Amino acid sequence: MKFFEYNFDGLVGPTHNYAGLSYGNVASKSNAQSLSNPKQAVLQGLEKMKALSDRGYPQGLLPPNARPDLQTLRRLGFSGDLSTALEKASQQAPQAFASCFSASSMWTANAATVSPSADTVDHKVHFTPANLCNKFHRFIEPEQTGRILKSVFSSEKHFVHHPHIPSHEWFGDEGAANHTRFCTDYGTQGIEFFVFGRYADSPNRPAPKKYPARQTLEASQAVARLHQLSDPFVVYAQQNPDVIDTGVFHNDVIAVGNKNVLFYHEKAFENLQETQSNIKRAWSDTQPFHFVEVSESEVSVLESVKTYLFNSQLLANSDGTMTLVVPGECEESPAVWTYLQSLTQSGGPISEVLVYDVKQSMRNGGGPACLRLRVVLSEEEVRQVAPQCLMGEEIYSVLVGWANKHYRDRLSFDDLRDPQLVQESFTALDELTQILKLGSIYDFQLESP
Ligand code: SUG
Repeated sequence: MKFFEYNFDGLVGPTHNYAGLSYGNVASKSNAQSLSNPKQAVLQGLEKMKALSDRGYPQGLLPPNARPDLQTLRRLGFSGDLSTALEKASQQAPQAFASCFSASSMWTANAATVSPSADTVDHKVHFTPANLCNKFHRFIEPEQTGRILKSVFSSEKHFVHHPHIPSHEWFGDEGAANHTRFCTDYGTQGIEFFVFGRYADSPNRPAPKKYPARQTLEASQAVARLHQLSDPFVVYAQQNPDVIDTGVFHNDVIAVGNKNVLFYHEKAFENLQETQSNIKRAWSDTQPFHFVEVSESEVSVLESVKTYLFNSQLLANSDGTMTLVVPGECEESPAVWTYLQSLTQSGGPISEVLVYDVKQSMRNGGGPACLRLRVVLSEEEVRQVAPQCLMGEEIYSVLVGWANKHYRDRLSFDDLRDPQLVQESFTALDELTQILKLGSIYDFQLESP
């Protein structure tokens, strides 16, 4: 049986905006209140998906959460007709108001943690949506995300969907952004590598001083338990608290791995040597494991955060080489670009670099790796996925037409108060669920009139 690594990218929702909601995420804060372009954002994402699919990389897509989240606004006491509720919320609680409009579900690396059937005791693919409880605009995602994942991966024979783990800082979970899988072949037993920012149980252990550590060890352990992973094949590592304080709010901002390669900054982990030896111990394979390390003198942590060098997709090619998919910002940085040239010529496993423009997402701190959720699937499991959610010529052109029809090309904070935007967003999403043939997945579709 053949196995594939699918990348399921999140479609950017119609209310994509810059609200500065993510303390600890430098780009989110520095672009707060600037004008966004939701149409360009969704088209940039679709273009990357199509280009990678054309190159033969298995590609899927996930619909966004419906926004605005009117139920949450109502729960916060903003009652009355829609335009009064929007007006009052924007004046009395502008951050909570903007949170209900955030298109943050586009970053599907934070949608869930996924363990392939080769790693789990029951040989099913396990999904646990991330609770994202550190940020209010993300804490409201997991329920809808769970519903979306169930509708795309619906076969109970092949897929297991766990509810998100309890939404408390103790169990702060950010999903696949802090999770990597190593393996020889996608269909063989893999090593699942969980990276956390702090210990919830031991407040005296190292932790960042300035910015929050969103993921706890306790959360990662709970996910590993839920997914029935075998202990010898699970490795935990702590992020270096200092890099979190420099703006590395998820491990995927400073490291990316796939198969037998880990590409990372020398400062990524609290204890690099221990991390390396734990991976090597779990890696009992005869094939070599490659640690591709970038030193501070080659590319600084600051430059890595600015360019998102490590927030790249590391894609495996059939000839054993790897391709690194980086955001356009890497090409604009002399240090990073020089490094990337030397990397591909070094004779190491990474032999190619592809550049895509995902600036609309980057301005909120989301690069190519944030925009995708990796799901390793067997041929048989692929057949159980909602077919319209697999990228191809036809769905691509339908979605480009759909985006051009429904999306605005500029959105400011003031525009969020416009009740017309709510209508536009729900109309677009209603049509999307029909295009993707997913049935009713959104609250506004499920609520009785
Ligand atoms: O959670 N930004 C997201 C970016 C997520 C990136 N994902 C990964 N690294 N996998 C976040 O900080 C900004 C929204 C705003 O400010 O409007 C935001 O949510």
